Amino acid sequence: NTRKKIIAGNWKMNKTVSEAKAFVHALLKELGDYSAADIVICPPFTALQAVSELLDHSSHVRLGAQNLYPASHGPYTGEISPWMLREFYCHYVIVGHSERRIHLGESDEFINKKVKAALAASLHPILCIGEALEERQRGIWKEKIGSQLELDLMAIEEKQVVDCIIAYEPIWAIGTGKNATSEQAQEVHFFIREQLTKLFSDQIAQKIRIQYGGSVTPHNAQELLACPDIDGLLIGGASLDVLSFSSIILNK
Ligand code: G2H
Repeated sequence: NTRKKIIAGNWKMNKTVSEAKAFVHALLKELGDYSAADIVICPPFTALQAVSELLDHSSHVRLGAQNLYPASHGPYTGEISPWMLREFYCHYVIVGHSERRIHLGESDEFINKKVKAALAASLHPILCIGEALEERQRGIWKEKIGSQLELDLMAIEEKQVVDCIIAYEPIWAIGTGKNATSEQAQEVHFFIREQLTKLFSDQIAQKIRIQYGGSVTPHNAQELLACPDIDGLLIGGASLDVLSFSSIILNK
């Protein structure tokens, strides 16, 4: 396939501005002129500007945000609009992370609005989907993932949906140190691509990049990346340390 790999670091609620700056300085030094994959850094909102100022926005290291609100402006206390993210040259935005679905009660309907708002502002949404442990044990992961894809990508046109990145994050593997095996992940990624073919077309499904996320480390990253339908990684804990993040990217 011709899909370029995409490796993203999701810092979650971590790093001050000065820690973020030190990280980016060190990361850029480690990466040198590397350009084999697209790299995305997703700091908390408070560090977006500082990180943005350190990145060359025509390079392969891009800025992403962890969330947005689906309106351009207005009375939404505490929220951030897609255009505010564009102001810092964000290219990507994480949408529908299970931590937000669980702790903030985000519904598929709301997540669908966010995906549309991101696309309308020319941001690439990284749409996170995935089943809970209990859903895997009951053997209903296909139903869960199929319904998330259908609802979260509802009424989005083919020419827009290609700008989405899908991140498969099994909830039971997030921050637990228990990653999906590469066989388990490949099986789900293949299923996701099949669903994208049904919802859109084979041509679209072949273009959309699907990342794996959930306890990715330098030890399991390469095996996951070697699977035919795994087009990249969304990394939490292991993206907070420059050497572990860069060793995953550089495969060393
Ligand atoms: C899953 C992942 C990044 P971690 O949430 O989105 O986090 O790698 O810490 O499991």
